[in-house]
Amino acid sequence: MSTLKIHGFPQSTYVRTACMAAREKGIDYEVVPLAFREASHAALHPFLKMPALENGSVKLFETLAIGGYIDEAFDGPALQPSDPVARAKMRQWVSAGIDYLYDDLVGAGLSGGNVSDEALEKADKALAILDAGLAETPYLAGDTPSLADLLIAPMIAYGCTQGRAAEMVNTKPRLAAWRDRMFQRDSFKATQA
Ligand SMILES: N[C@@H](CCC(=O)N[C@@H](CS)C(=O)NCC(=O)O)C(=O)O
Repeated sequence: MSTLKIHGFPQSTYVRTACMAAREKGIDYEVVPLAFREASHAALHPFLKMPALENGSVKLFETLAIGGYIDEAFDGPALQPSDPVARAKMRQWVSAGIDYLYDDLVGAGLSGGNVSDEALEKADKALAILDAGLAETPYLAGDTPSLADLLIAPMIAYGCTQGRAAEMVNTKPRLAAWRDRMFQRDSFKATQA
């Protein structure tokens, strides 16, 4: 079988999620840099984002689709809960991650020098929501990491490891413990850009 190709830049939190999913499953993959916004990029991802995946004749874009494919097409530990409620929770956090948390934690440029109080306040609220989401289980959708954790851990790593944003994580005990668990995973350590 061909080596899985994950197209994008390793600095992207979404590309990192796809790579972490492959690592969690124990699949060989390579990250192939994109010719950003050129025709070859559009051929892989018509919306000109990343990641895109190629595995032989299989071509996919969007992180949830890519993560789901990696999980379901290969052996290895399940990255999606089988219980319907837990699976719905996973999708809830993936959706919230893409639609809200990415803007608040990654797009806001929290690690830059000039972060507004408004951006910090928004990030703090987002982090509090995550902290509350970890009240009952050690991971966002249960007792083991799922695609939701693999999606959100890179966002925390990107935006919340320095300065005020890091302090805001440290003051939320469940989130801080989850961050420490996620940051210890081989899949996380091996995908540091
Ligand atoms: N909904 C997409 C979002 C992907 C996304 O926004 N990726 C960012 C990199 S982290 C990107 O491609 N940014 C380039 C751009 O917006 O022009 C997914 O889930 O894969």
